[in-house]
Amino acid sequence: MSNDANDTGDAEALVEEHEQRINDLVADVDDPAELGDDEDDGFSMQLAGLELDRRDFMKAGAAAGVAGAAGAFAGCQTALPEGKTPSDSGGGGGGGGSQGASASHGHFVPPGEKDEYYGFWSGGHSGEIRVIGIPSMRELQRIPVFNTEPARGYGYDDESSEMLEQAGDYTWGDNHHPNLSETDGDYDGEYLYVNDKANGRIARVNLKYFETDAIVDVPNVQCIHGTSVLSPDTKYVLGNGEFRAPLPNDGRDVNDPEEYTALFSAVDPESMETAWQVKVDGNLDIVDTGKEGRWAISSCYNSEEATEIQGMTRDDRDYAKVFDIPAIEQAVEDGNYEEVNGVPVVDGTRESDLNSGDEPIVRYVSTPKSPHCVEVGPDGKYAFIAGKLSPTVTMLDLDMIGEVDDPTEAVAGRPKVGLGPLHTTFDGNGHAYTSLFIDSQVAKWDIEEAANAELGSSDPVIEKQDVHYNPGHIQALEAMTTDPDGEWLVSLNKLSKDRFLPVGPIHPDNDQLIHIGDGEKEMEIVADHPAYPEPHDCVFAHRDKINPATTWDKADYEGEKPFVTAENSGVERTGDSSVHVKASSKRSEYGMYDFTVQEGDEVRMTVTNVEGVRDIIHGVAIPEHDVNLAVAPQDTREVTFTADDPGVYWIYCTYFCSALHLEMRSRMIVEPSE
Ligand code: RUQ
Ligand code: CUA
Repeated sequence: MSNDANDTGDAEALVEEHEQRINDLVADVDDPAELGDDEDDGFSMQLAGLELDRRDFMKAGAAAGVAGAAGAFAGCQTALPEGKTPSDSGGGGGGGGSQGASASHGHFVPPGEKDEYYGFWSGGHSGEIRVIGIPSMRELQRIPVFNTEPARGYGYDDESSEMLEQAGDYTWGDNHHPNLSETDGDYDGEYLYVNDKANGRIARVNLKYFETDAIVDVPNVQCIHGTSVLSPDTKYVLGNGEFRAPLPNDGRDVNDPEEYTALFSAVDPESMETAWQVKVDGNLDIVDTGKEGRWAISSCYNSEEATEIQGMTRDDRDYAKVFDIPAIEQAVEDGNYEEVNGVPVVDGTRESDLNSGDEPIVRYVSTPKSPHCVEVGPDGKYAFIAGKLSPTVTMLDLDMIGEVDDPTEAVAGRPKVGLGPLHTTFDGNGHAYTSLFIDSQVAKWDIEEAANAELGSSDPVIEKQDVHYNPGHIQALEAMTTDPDGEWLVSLNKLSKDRFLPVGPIHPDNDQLIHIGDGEKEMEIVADHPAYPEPHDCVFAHRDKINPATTWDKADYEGEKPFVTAENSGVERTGDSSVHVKASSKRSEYGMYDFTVQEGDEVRMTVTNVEGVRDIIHGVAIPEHDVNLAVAPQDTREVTFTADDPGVYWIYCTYFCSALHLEMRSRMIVEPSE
């Protein structure tokens, strides 16, 4: 059955000759350095003249929802700063100052050179993670997580499709918040964790292989929004349940919304099992943690616990919730919980016994209406809670929060930064950068000055940079570590409107690369980057911290899957109507030229790529059987399918692996049953 595919036969010699010819051709191309740096664009200068009108328009559009909601509830003067209406044309701060300025900070990475940073972008409804180089903004890779991805064979081989099936068998996910695993408060390059807002899941990506290796469908919650690892050593992956629902959601209390509840979940980063959950009042939006492993801070809107927008915006305050992680662990250890669907659920509502004593497990801190993001600064001193409807950012002193009787006494500052503050990031030199959704700007401000200024003062604001348009998240280099790198910041703008060629009514988003340096100079936009909708957040790690494998390490699947060589390729009958087909693959042959099965057989096919050379992938496609594997060097993948119809089916390699790639074929012969 098998031919000796490990032998370097004539085919190999042909390939070598062919590759040599390609190399010779490539060497003839002009010096890449001559391609130069094409940063200049008279285009943006031309646009600058139009800037004001368009900006007014954008601002009015973004504020429309807010204004509508404001009309629906009384006394929401927090929504807009005094004397300012949504259609006000004030650009604010140093606005357009640097707009259209020549890009003196090149982000161009010449051909053959590599980026200094890895950027990991959430992919929104695509369910994937995108790997983008910084500062070039070139897309390097996509990592399928909650989706299926033919190019990676993800969701097609047995292992990944079983993983997706066990995690709820949904066809998509809505990922928002990628987080890198940490050791000592620094990215350790091992894993990335990301949420699925749509189905209440958390996934883990193994950064050795840039592959998803575990997904947990967190019990008792419908939606996981904010997600964060517990600093400094990734003790848990924390997930915010945003939608309140009956607990358990089995048909009880469906018509009693006041009985619904929101849950804060902790997932063990190794077993990827849900360790415990905390029941809270109101809902949960975004979360970050302090740097010492004690506090996790979540934002909350809809403290009214309403089910429609008018009710959700009725009151003029909401709160942040500060979770005391060791106190929660103690409650679990003491048996102070109710078990629901196998998970210990601790009661962290304000009325609960656990929370009414001197040492509450959850502290409720009053904030202006509908706060959005929570980020903790690099030194761990403050949590920054962006106001969204309020033009302010609330700074919570994490050293004080455990000491004061009334948690609002731990509010250390509340600078007024502009309209629609959503997210904050840091340069490590004492500055915070807050995205302003309504103003379409990034506000840079001084953290210590904000701590010393009166609440509501705009004095700490140093500078504002226009962005295009309506930013959500912003992220600076290594901003979630204890030692951010500054230099670059990306503003993830929700709308691109007129920035790219029109491509139908659904436009790409616009991720803008902004030079921030060490924070002492003005910000400068150096690149627009269209992004397929809709990333929410991203995280950047220096390339020295990420250590991807170049080929698979057999030891990582030993005992689970065989390593198939040409010698042990073949077909083995495993039952009356089941066979196991094993095949090696290399340039440009499978371990057998054909194999025969009987009509109706369940075929388990195991394919190993025996190559030791990086980037030589072999694919396995079997037409009319929906079979699609992508096997990296030294890796083994398996797929199980049924040979329903008699006939001949060509098997071909889907990766252009050599000059004889098209000839890399095999046949599956399905013999008719009598
Ligand atoms: S949230 S910006 Cu998940 Cu702010 Cu999207
Ligand atoms: Cu292997 Cu193409």
